[in-house]
Amino acid sequence: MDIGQLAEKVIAGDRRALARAVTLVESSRADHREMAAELMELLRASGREAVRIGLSGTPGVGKSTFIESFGMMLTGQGLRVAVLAVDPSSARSGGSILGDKTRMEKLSRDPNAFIRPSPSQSQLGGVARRSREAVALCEAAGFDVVLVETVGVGQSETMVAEMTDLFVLLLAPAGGDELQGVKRGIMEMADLILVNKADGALKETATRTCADYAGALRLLRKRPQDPEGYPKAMTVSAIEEQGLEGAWETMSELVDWRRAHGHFARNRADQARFWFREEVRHGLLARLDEGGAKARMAALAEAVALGEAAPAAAAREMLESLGRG
Ligand SMILES: Nc1nc2c(ncn2[C@@H]2O[C@H](COP(=O)(O)OP(=O)(O)OP(=O)(O)O)[C@@H](O)[C@H]2O)c(=O)[nH]1
Ligand SMILES: [Mg+2]
Repeated sequence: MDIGQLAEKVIAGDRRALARAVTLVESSRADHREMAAELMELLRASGREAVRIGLSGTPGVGKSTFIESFGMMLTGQGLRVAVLAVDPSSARSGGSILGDKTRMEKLSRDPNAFIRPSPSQSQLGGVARRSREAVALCEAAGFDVVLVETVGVGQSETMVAEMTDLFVLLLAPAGGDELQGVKRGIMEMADLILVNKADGALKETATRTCADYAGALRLLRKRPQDPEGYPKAMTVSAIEEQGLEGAWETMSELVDWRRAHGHFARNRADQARFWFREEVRHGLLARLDEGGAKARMAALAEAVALGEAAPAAAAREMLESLGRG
């Protein structure tokens, strides 16, 4: 595979090349990893910048339905939209976004949209590192908006927040008690809360829920990356396509403000540092699994168990052998 050519095609907006590139970065084969690193390095200079939006919500809250109508609204405005997923349990029915293709039927046929399910790896860390590269690929391919979906299971939200510019939390209308069901840490991450299903019989409850969350947001510590009045809570109806333009305007306003005040670039720089450290950490751990090191680990562990060496001394010997390796 010619990586230079692949990079050129991705930048030219060739969708098949983009799909191939995503497959390449998702692979854990050592030779693929090397090619992927080369590809990412070539694309780094594309100079393109999408708005990266993380979207989280518990199963059934309407993520797929929302992405379909929100995505169609964006492409209707002439924007190009990519949708990716970070799903640690993507073994189930081939990932959360394509499992229910019916809910994204129009968007998946839209030439200005690109939809990609979560890579199927069992470890969240692996899924997240690859998804982060997929986000950068979509950005280099010229997409204006990259949506990264995740199901609300705690740790995956943190990962998604580390690869996006905005974090949107989708919630369902609910009684007051359930407000506490949203973990404080997740609330603190949210840049925008959208209470979905604000239609029909649920409309009133949704409005009340939204007011409750707006109140809860005001009680949180003010963050430097927010202008006055943010983060906000709003109601939407993904099914009736209500409130979507308003949600996008709010997101755009926040992004513009953060760009103008240096927070946008600072956040991306912090994220780059974070992923660099993650890669190093993961690379070190992977080296422990390589043939020679693995055998040495096992032998030293045995020696420690038999009392022939102290744990700390054995660990030092192991680390020194890695350093030589
Ligand atoms: N009334 C109403 N129902 C909605 C709305 N959005 C989604 N739903 C319904 O909620 C159910 C779940 O919607 P999905 O879009 O599949 O939810 P999801 O969050 O993607 O669910 P998972 O993929 O299982 O995590 C479906 O029956 C939808 O029709 C909405 O705006 N209003
Ligand atoms: Mg879904």
